[in-house]
Amino acid sequence: MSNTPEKKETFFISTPIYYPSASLHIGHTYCTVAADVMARYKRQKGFDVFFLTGTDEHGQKIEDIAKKEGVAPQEFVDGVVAGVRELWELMNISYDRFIRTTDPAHILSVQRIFRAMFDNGDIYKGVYKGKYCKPCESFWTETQLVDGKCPDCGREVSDAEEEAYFFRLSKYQNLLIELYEDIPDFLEPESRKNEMLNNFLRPGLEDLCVSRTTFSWGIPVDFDEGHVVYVWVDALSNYITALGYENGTYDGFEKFWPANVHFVGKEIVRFHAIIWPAMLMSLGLPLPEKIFGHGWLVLGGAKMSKSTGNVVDPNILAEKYGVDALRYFLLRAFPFGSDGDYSEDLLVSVINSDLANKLGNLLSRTVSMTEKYFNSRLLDDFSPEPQLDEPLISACTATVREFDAAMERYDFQGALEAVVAQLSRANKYIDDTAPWILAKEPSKRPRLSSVLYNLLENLRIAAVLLTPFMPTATKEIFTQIGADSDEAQTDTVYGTLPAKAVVRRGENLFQRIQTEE
Ligand code: ME8
Repeated sequence: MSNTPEKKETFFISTPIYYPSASLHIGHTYCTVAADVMARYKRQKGFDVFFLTGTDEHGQKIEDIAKKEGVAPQEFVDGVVAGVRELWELMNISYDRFIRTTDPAHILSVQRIFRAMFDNGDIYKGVYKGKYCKPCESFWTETQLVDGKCPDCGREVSDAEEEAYFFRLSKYQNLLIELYEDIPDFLEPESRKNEMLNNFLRPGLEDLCVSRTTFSWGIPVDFDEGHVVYVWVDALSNYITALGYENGTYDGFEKFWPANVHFVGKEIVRFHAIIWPAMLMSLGLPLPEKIFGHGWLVLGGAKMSKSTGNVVDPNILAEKYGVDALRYFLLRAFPFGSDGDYSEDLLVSVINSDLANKLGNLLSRTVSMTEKYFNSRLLDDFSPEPQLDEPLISACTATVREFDAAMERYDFQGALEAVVAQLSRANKYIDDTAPWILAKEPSKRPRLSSVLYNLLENLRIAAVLLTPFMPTATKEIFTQIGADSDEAQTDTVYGTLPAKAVVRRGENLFQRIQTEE
């Protein structure tokens, strides 16, 4: 396959670790599915992949919810985390490690990280006076507030004053600006980079309050009783504690760090593109290659969010439409870097137009014609007609290149658009070649065999490309078209399907969903 590294190169990708304050919705599913698709894509290309996800379980918000429910915080998070794992299992998420911030290995590492930054002078003790947004667990200065409210979520903030530890974020301001200048694609999309530079870095960074004493559900600062580590320092550290950094429980740090990419939602870019690199600089560790800040799924004009309650449950959609269709839809319908307006109508229309009409139809027509005209196995004797065949074949090869280039840019939508365009060409090729007319003439059997081979081969290559997106449905495609070998299921070189492949007609892969209209 193109791009296959000679020696196994590594690829480390992560999702944010989720707050288990309530069950997850399709907004969370969106990012995790995207990371899963990328992890599967890189594995398919021969990379040694480490795909990390998990849960971010500390903080006052969790402590408060647990209290309200009358359970200990640990018991509360255990319950919700079990649901998170189940959802990822249902969605076919192929993570390599699931890190929990209540995991003893993570706790130990965070204590060591905090102490290391204290020992090198980057963390010092002072008094915190400011505004605190409880739902976001964010501290703000007066000037950062918008209309006196939290600039992230728009909710009320409260006054806070306490003895606290501070991280010398201000010291890293120029280094961070230089980082953005030296590595222009460190933070993508471009618009997020400008936002960080104009709203935070250039106006000047203030030191960051990194410990709290007003609640206890957090990682204790091990040299000062009563202080717990600020939840973002705790959470961000997961990307290295999960690789065994400063703990003997996990491994992989030498092999996989620095990360190739952290996928994060746009509202937490600030933490990942400013605080996280500054922490790593303080620890003397290499920085991740890229932070990708994706957009939000929006419902009725507002961000889908558990606190506002306008959420859509992925379990219900998966049950109704199938896991693969849901995975496909999430990445096909919206550009990854921008917000996407979710609606069930859109989901249905994507399923109908791409999966039922284009992919499903091409598959069922091709397989049933091969069955009907050749008793499921083509002739070995082909008769190409370059004028009709070459455009389809060269477009197929170009599609693979376009797909790969889009995937390398994390442009999932562009990658899928390329595949869908090729499926349309293949469907049109059926109309142009009219196999049912060729079938009437015994002398045209080699020609008919060529036509059907081209269709099967287009389907096979589309299925290889779609495998990371729809791991289950594509297996069924391989079975139906007789692409049984590993090579036939992974190689994108045209002509890999053996001429003697035996097709097996199966169920209609994607049914058209009836709509009111
Ligand atoms: O932020 N559309 O956790 P979280 C797209 N614990 N993405 C969405 C979304 C939506 N409607 N709603 C949420 C946290 N997300 C921290 C992360 S990482 C060290 C710590 C995304 O559970 C959101 O943008 O609130 C974020 O990237 C992720 O879900 C987790 O959100």
